[in-house]
Amino acid sequence: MSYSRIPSMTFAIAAAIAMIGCSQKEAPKPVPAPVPVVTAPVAPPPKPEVTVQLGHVAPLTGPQAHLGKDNENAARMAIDELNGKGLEIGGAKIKFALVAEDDQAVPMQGTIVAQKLVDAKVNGVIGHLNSGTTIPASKIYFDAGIPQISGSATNPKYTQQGFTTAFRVMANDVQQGKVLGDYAAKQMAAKTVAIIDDRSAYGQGLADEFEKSVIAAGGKVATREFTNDKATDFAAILTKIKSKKVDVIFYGGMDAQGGPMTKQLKSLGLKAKFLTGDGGCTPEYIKLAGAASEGQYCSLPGVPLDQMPGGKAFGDAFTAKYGQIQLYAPYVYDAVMVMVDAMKRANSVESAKFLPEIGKTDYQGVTARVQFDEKGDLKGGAISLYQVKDGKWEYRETIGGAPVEMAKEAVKEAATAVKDAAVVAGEAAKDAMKDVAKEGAKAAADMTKSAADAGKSAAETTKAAIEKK
Ligand code: ABU
Repeated sequence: MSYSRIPSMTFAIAAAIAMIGCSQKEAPKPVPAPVPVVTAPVAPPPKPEVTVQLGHVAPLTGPQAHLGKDNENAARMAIDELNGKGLEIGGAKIKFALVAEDDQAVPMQGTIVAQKLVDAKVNGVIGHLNSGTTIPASKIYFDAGIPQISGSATNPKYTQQGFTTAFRVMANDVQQGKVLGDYAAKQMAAKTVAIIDDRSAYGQGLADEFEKSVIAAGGKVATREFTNDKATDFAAILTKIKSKKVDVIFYGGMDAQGGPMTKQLKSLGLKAKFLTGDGGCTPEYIKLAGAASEGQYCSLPGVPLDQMPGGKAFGDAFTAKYGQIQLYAPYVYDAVMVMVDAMKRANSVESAKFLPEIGKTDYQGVTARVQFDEKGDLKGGAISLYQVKDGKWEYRETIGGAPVEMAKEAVKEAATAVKDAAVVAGEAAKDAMKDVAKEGAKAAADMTKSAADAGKSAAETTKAAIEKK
């Protein structure tokens, strides 16, 4: 053995051991337990947000701007409330936006802004305020398939054109004119009247209805005069009327003319009472007429605010936000709510889809329970009468309308119930008599039988006694 080889052998053995060591499997290291993966629940995709544009049109400039702003404020209040609720319709979050336009109460301007709203692709229109603008604009909305609800336009023609898009939430001037003519002839005991109108669709239409009604109620029309809705001086007309010595002057027009007209008729020494429709039934009329307004009369479709189903809450909220209500604010608020109610029922904000639902409306609004007839007019519209007392319009009475109709219905139902009850009572009485007779007969039979039994027993006793003897 060569010593020279020892180191190399040692090396070889060490290398072999090392190789053996390398070829041996290492003991498996403990596998750490899998860390559970906590996955966050998958959030549903956010609902799309859809902006629904509602057009609103009224005069925001000119003599009726105070009324137009009143209407617009009411529409804005309704929209703010709806946006506060975060409505979802058709799977989308709905945001309402008001697109407000000024038609200046001028018919031509009414058609211009109507086309502007159609071009802006509004989903629906609230308005216009005036019949004179509402009627020509309604053709434009109808052609575009856009639903329209007015809270103040009262000329009957608006809903008589066959436009399925036209609705109003206020009684019309056929109803109002009839009540006014009747009231003048009966309650105001007018034998002769003078009629003035402003030649607007509203003023002229209401004056026509008043004329028919006052004549039907036995009154005479001494003269019929005209002005316009921008006029401020009525001296010539009133001087002519003074010579006719009429009992009542009826004015078909708005407060901006009615107020100064009343002031001027007093200063000219006319004794006639002044009577006007809804267009003059405002605090602004009293402001413009001053002391001459005392004792004068007006009518207004609907019932007074404090008798409306939601009148108090609406009045408080509106006055806190915008100040005194001028006239149509609660009706315009209802008009917005009725349109949105139809969208909810249709589950769509598309005009074509929710339009059919408007006609089926049965909505408890601020002003009344809103239902439409086949033309789009409010069913059961009431007319109320007012008189100025101590510088304020004071309520006199309501003619027609749902409360009156309901009261009539209740009387009818009560009468039927009494009749039915009488029939039932009669039948019951007959039955009772029959029972009494039956009982009587039975008792008589029983008594007869008892008597017979008693007789039989007496006979038997007698017989036994005889036999004993
Ligand atoms: N309802 C009187 C004012 C609005 C209109 O012109 O009909």
